[in-house]
Amino acid sequence: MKALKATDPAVFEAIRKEEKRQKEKLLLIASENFASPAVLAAQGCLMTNKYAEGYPGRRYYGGCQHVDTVESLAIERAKQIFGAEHVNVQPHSGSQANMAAYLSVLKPGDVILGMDLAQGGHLTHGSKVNFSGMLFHSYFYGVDRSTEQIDYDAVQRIAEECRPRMLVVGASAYARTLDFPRFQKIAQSVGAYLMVDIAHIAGLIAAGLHPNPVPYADFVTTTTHKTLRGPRGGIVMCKAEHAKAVDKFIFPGMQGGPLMHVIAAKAVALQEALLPSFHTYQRQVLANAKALASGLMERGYRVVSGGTDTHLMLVNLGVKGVTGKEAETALDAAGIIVNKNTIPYDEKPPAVASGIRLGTPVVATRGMKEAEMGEIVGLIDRVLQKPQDKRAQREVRKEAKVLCSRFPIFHPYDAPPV
Ligand code: DSN
Repeated sequence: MKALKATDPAVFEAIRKEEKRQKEKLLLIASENFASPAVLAAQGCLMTNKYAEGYPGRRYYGGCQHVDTVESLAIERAKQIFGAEHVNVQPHSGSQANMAAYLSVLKPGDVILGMDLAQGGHLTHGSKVNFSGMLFHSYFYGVDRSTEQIDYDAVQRIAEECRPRMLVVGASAYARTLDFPRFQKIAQSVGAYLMVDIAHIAGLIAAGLHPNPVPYADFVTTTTHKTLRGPRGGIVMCKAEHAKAVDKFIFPGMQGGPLMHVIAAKAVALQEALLPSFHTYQRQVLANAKALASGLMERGYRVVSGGTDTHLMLVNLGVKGVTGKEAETALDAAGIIVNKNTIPYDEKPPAVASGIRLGTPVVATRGMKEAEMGEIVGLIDRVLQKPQDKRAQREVRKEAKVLCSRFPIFHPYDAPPV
């Protein structure tokens, strides 16, 4: 960091402030996490200097011995964790992982069926404003209005109507266990490929705390930075029969040189995910989410579907007379970071939304447990009781900072890594 400070004080200062923000605020964004010092060290390493188009043992550049080592380690560790027949660790992001899975077997104009973004799905699962909805003819399934959980009979019915070439499973705001054998049956009944995007729940799956879709799906994609707690990036896993097509579509089809420093960091994160401490961590992520959801419900908040089986929950703020946007702004001012989120069948547009999404991966990484979730519920409630009350926000901000200081994170820059 000394070199950065001397070369570019403006960027140095922004990073320093971001470090302070991460240290002092309660981060409840469900898709974020704190990568370990080992992951950060690998991601910031000089493997960024190396071109390595191709794959281990068959590159288009000389000098790839050591980057071959890290890429092979990442692949082997992912196979070990998820039981996949084939793994490609080169996608720069989850979006590119999904694009590779689609285009390895689909043609533009083919029909895909995914979960509706407005009901918890993801942009890259067929949304019209995304490449997936522009390239493919996309249809959607969602959740039942009363249970607010996926209606598998409706998925079957829609699949029979639209006859997709690929059934896409996975969500960014759905808190319930996904039934992969059922999705496989639906896909098989209409002759569709099954792709499961586990970006949000990959860490839970790695720890054996959510069912694993790998035995059921043709393709499983993930990001590496959410519950998996690695560097920002993507991975594609698939059955052996699709291995060549996936590899070919990622390079040369879609990407050029892989980000070898990021792949090194993916290898480190996957090594960490094999440790018993990772299982303990994921158990705490789940316990914290349950404690947060039940604490909020006890105070009269409506948690969508009545609870959570995962690291996240959607809170419907309609009963409290607050919009998601107002809640996000007020909580931000109080040092509690969340995102506004539409709830199923929301009548408000996404930029306003009737709910917020909360997740526990970051606070569990800090070491917070159920008791601290109780404190967080109290802080959230104090802010949302009177979202215009600046004094309450100032007081809560101080308390959130004190709570964070009880669970310190990050070694100071230029100190020896811990
Ligand atoms: N943007 C991510 C999330 O917050 O869920 C998904 O890509």
